[in-house]
Amino acid sequence: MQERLKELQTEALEKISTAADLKELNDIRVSYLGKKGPITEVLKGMGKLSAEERPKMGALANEVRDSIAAGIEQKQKHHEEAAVKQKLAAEKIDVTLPGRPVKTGNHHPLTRIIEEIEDLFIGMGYTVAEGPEVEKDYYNFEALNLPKGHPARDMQDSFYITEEILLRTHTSPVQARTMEKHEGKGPVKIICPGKVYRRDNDDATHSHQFMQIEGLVVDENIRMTDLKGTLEVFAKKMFGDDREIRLRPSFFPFTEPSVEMDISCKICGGKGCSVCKGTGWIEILGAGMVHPNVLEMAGFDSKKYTGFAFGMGPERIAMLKYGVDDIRHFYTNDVRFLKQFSIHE
Ligand code: 2NM
Repeated sequence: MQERLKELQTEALEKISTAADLKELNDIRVSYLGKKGPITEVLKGMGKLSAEERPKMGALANEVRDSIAAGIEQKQKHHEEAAVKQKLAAEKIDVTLPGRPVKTGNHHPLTRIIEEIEDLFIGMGYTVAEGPEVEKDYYNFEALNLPKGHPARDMQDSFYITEEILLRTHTSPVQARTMEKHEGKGPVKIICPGKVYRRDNDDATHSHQFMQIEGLVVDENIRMTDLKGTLEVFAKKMFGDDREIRLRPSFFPFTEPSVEMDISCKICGGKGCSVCKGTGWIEILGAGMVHPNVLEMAGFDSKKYTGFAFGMGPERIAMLKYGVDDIRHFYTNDVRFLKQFSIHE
């Protein structure tokens, strides 16, 4: 009996030492230490032993059982530790690997131009004002010195919704509304960006929907020289310090006097090329001193207050700045076009 127990012990410990995994160990535990196992079987024969032998054999049986259990536990620990090590090795991260580049989008070229212009004027103390694209005839025309029947408000050129409501043809109505809100008290110093609409056939330089940015300053003692200085700062910051500006007389119903501003052509240096059409100058914007009628209609005393205003097309600015030859590129949203304005990659 003693030999049988020793034999079982040796056999079990050998199996334990070669057990490949936790499942195999468990099988060994069940088969050797279980109720139906060989040790239990051996112990059943204890009845036949003498009273002297019985406790010795019992002690040996316990010892064998304990050593097998201890062997299993040790091996189990070994397997568990190996499993953890393997898992850690498999999940190892090489923190020195270079990261994968993140694909980011970029702002639309017009958004960039508009924000650049906004920032420039915000830096000069202006605030950004916005208003409705569906506008009253009153704010779009009447309040801007364009009474009904005025030749410059040709019905054919505007998208009318009703007799009194239309899609705004410029952002000036935002300025008329803002002046009205000031209830005759200055200063007003705003920049108004936004979408505008005109009944035009789309081509390389025309779009039925486009962007506009207009500026307006109303206060006491605002003079033409304030306008000229402001526009010069704008032109140089936008197109480069080496640019010259010039003002030519022009006409707008809402300003008197009115001017158009040109910047010197950088491409030919003033000699004349296809961009400046041989003149050495490129037209950038329209401007003028706010017409007294416009100030009065908005509730300002035109004897006390004067103002200047200017307006420009971000598409035209972007086309000149980036060398884009067709306004429709801004609205067809071909990603091959848009990607060229990415500041990334
Ligand atoms: C332009 C040219 C000249 C203009 C005038 C006004 C207002 F509301 F004050 F009367 N806003 N914008 C203006 C003046 C716009 O765009 C070419």
